Amino acid sequence: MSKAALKQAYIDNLFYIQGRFREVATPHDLYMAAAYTVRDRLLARWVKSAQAFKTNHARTVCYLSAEFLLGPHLANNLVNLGITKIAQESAADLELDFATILEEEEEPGLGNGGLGRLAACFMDSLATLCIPAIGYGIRYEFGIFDQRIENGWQVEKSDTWLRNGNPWEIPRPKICFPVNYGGYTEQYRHANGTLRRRWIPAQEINGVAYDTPILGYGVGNVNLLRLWKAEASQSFDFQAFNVGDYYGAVHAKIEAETISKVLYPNDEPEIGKELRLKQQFFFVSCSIQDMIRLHLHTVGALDSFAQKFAAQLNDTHPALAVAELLRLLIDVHDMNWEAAWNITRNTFSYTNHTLLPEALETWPVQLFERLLPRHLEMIYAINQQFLDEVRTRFLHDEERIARMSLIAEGEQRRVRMANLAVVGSQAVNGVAALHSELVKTTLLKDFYELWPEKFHNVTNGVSPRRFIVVSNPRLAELITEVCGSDDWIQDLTLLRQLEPYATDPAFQQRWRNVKTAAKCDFAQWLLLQTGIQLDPQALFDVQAKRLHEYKRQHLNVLHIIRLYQRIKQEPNIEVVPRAFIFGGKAAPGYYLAKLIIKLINAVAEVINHDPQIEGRIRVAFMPDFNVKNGQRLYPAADLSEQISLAGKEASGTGNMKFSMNGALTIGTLDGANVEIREEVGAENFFLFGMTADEVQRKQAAGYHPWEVYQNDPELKADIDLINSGVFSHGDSALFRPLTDHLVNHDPFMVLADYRAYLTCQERVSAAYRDASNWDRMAILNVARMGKFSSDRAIAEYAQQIWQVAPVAV
Ligand code: 26W
Repeated sequence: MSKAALKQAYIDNLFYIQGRFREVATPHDLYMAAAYTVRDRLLARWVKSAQAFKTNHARTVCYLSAEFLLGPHLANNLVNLGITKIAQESAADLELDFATILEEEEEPGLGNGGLGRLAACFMDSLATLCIPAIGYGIRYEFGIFDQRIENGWQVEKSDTWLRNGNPWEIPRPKICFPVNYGGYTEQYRHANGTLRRRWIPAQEINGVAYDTPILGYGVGNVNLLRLWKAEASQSFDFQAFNVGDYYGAVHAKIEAETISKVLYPNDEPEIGKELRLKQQFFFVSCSIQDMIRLHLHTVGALDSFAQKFAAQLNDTHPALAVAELLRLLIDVHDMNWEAAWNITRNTFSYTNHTLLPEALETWPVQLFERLLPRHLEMIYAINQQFLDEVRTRFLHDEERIARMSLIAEGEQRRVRMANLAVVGSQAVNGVAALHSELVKTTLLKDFYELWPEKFHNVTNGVSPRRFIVVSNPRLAELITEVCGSDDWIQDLTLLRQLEPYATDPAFQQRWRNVKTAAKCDFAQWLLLQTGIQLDPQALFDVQAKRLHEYKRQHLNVLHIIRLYQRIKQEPNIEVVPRAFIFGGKAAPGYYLAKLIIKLINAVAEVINHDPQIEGRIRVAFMPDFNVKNGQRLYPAADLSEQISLAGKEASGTGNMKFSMNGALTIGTLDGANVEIREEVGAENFFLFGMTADEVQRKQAAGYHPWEVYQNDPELKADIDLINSGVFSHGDSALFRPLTDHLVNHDPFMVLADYRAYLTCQERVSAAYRDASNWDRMAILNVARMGKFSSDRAIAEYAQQIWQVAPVAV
């Protein structure tokens, strides 16, 4: 880890791996040499960790997730190795521009949003807490699309993240498993004379492992992220080639590889997409087969499988694991039903990440019959056993049976993946206190009444390494100085030591300098990307997250239009200068979400070029909001918009990242906002809007957005201005689908919370006028965010759900 060794290794890697010497090296070569130099320093610890876990048969957490939104590796690994400074000095000695090298890294966008990023933060914390763990997922060749904004509209560009290779992964061609689809099942007489059933599949492909080391912060532990790539079991059919059928020769290869080709870009399910089900079964089958191989390799007999492994289902996307483990234990490893079922339901635990009914995955039984006939038989057998238990427990309650069944009857019978996950798990949790309550009282109420002991809450967290130390080194340095050490990076509750400085003018000044510098950096980057100039002195009011109606980006736009109209009506009115910054991708098929992006850009176009506004308010849509660009944005925000309709955002994690970087939050009592407000103090949080109970009551009583529209003249004026075409070059029809939907349906009650939101925003402006008081609140916010470290969340999973102990390497 010495500077001399780093520099030598860098030059060697540039020469021996990139085959370049300095003068002719491209920026990409310079980055690859750096990546290999750092990666090599992970490998030593990786091998030692694997040995340590193997020798003491460590109980291991397996995190099964269809998404891992990792973000760029280099800077994060330098922090976790504790060599960022040495690396910067080495780069300077070698006359390398460190920042340019970091910029060169392509981010592995193997996720959509919250769920995928949470999985990545959890992998960082599992290693940092020295808990042996394996992350299992899919090595998509194309991750989440790159977002371009053309003429105000989102345009998707395919994410060719692998085009220049990936230095952070190690291919494991020998770790390869067959995955089957289709065919039929039949009864046969087993050698031991018993009648058994077996699967005669129609198609077989291979799953090949690609391993990425996940180093913990300040520890020797390196865990494994094992992502599966689909390959044809026979990649070239020579017979077909011989008869000149060139497409036939490669058909199997193309068909197989399609399975891990691309990430589904929706963070809400698309009905019945067969490839999506094939993807889910693909990584589940490879992962379970790999866990069985590891167990047989280290322990031998499978009866202690559930003692060895605690497998977490990251939402329902991997729920097929319940049926697949059962199938493998019975059909392949000759275990009887009782023993196999016992192991299965003690191995898994399930996390729910959304209450949105349309987000609960169900698959047509027909699709199962065609694609996974043996698993359907397993599901029927599980269901029969389960419904017997329900019947004995709740006599004469056929509705309950119908609600709880793994099969939704009706003209198209469907398999309920959430029910399968709950029945096949020993624990179920939500991701914030309010959400976990709503899971128990609404979504999974029946199951909670049957198995209350299964239900837990583990409030989400985020990695302070990536989202403070890597993203905001100036802030990290200031905190370390005040705390007298950097122990806070591993124990975020130590941030409390900042409290006494909240009213210290000198410290406030340094605090403000850190924020202003981050705002300048971001403004400079945004100017390059969009040509929009922001004033770093303005209040940076930021909403960055996936575009979705329940997240209510359009409520934010109505506030902007209200401000605009006020200035137009009273040009001399004194307003606190604001820069409204939006970021976020819309699922390609989600029309209203894409229309909201267009509206934001259309409003920006008019306001930013209106001389009467004189820059008092600016609006900008930052393109391609992803982990890398998020790291630029979180340190630059003054105000964090967390304005979802109460009861809809399971937790949110962006809210934590903004608050940890000194932004104050304007938000509803939804998801983790509730707990952030509890921790930072109600007086340091801008609260507005209906509570989840009030929303449920209003929905039950009947909500009439049209009346709200008619009875609030400012609201009416704002919506009418949109319909006037002033933001769409006179085309009054462009945004009609959105405004009509608002005044006639408004499923997420934007109009109902409009007035309260506006009033709250006036409180924000008033607060921002008193800079030192604002800084006091911002400092207290950061000081009290310790709870929201993903280390605390993982410690709770380890204690409450996995019963796993750390193994320090
Ligand atoms: C099949 C498509 C699909 C893909 C992703 C359906 C649903 C999802 C996820 C469940 C959506 C998601 O990302 N949920 C978010 O999870 C975060 C981590 O727990 C929470 O903080 C967010 O509130 C929640 O919306």
